Amino acid sequence: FSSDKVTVVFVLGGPGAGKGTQCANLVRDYNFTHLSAGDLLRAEQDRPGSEFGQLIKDYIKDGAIVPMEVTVQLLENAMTETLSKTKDGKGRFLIDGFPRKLDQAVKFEESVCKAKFVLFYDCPEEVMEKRLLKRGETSGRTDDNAESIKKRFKTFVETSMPVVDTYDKEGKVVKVVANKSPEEVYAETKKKIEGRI
Ligand code: UP5
Ligand code: MG
Repeated sequence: FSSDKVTVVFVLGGPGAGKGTQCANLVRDYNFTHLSAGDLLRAEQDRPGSEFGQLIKDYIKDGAIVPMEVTVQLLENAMTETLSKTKDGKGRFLIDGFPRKLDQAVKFEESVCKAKFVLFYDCPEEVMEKRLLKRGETSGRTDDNAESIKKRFKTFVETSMPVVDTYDKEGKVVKVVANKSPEEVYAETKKKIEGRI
């Protein structure tokens, strides 16, 4: 597909910051397709015959970042599929939980398209941990346990925050405080993105 026909917004934030929750709101109110890199990886992991199933499983449980070739390909496939269903080949995407590492950001912007801006949900670790442990009671996610959560936080601080900082220097980051009720977080989101989308 041609990159000038697509609009991409990256949605970043720590594990449990509320990226998925807020993307659902944005999809409802604005004309976006939501692509969660984590959801795409989990679907690929469970797809019978996937050559990456075991690899993805191991990385996710360990809170580590899956080699970017796999993730970028899954995102591109999902974008292509969405665009193939449109008349004009145009599309607007919220890409949730990606890029998580600087090289992924570079690769995606080179081979797919540039992000219009980056929505960053800023939340303290204690709050995120509480949310994830609670969700872990029912989510069935292999990484919603105390040990994996600790590793996810470490990866976020060491590897993913530099992506946010880099975009911030380019003036591309819209930062939203995520340590409030979902409704309050969404109200701030809407206020801050007005005029940018
Ligand atoms: N909740 C949400 N908002 C709340 C609020 N304001 N107040 C109170 N509760 C709130 O929310 C998490 C939980 O908190 C839910 O129970 C929700 O109801 C509640 P959610 O909206 O799901 O938060 P989100 O930020 O989406 O959390 P998620 O757990 O999905 O974040 P991660 O970034 O950890 O997970 P993701 O699925 O993106 O990635 C998982 C793994 O996949 C990574 O660790 C990595 O191993 C791998 N991965 C890659 O390798 N590469 C990628 O590019 C992407 C992922
Ligand atoms: Mg999520």
